[in-house]
Amino acid sequence: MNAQRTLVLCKPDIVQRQLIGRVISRLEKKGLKIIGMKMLRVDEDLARQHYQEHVEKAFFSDLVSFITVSPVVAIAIEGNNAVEVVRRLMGATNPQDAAAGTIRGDFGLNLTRNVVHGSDSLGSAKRELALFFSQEELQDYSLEVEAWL
Ligand code: 3AN
Repeated sequence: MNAQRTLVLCKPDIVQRQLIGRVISRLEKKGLKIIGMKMLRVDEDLARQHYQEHVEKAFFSDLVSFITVSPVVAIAIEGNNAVEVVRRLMGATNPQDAAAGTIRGDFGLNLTRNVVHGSDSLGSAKRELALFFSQEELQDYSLEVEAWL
């Protein structure tokens, strides 16, 4: 077992389209454990920190405008190889390329409004979780079902 923690964001499009529960359900069905969750409005400062690696990209301002336009739901996830597993569940960055059966493949059609965010490495996961959650907001608990996963 390689227990990892990672950050998932239900982006503003998912909140506006009232699909938050569908995303949560996919994470839970996979056997991933939710250890923290909150709805919040990302301000420009948090958006810039979160997307710091894209600051030079042409699409950076679109990225910041979109993530700040409406609330998001931040979910802290724990599970075996959670970083990679969450990325696979989400599918390719561009929902038009994402395989059917993945979250982006099933719920998205637009590259900017691409439904969800998932940390792309253990390092990013650690940094991003700290941006969205304090240590006290992350729950340390076990599930009986873990023995079966
Ligand atoms: P991912 O979210 O799959 O890790 P990244 O980190 O390459 O993808 O990109 C971060 C976000 O930037 C994506 N979720 C998407 O909304 C947006 N994005 C990525 N590439 C482009 C692009 N070429 N044009 C517009 N937006 C983009």
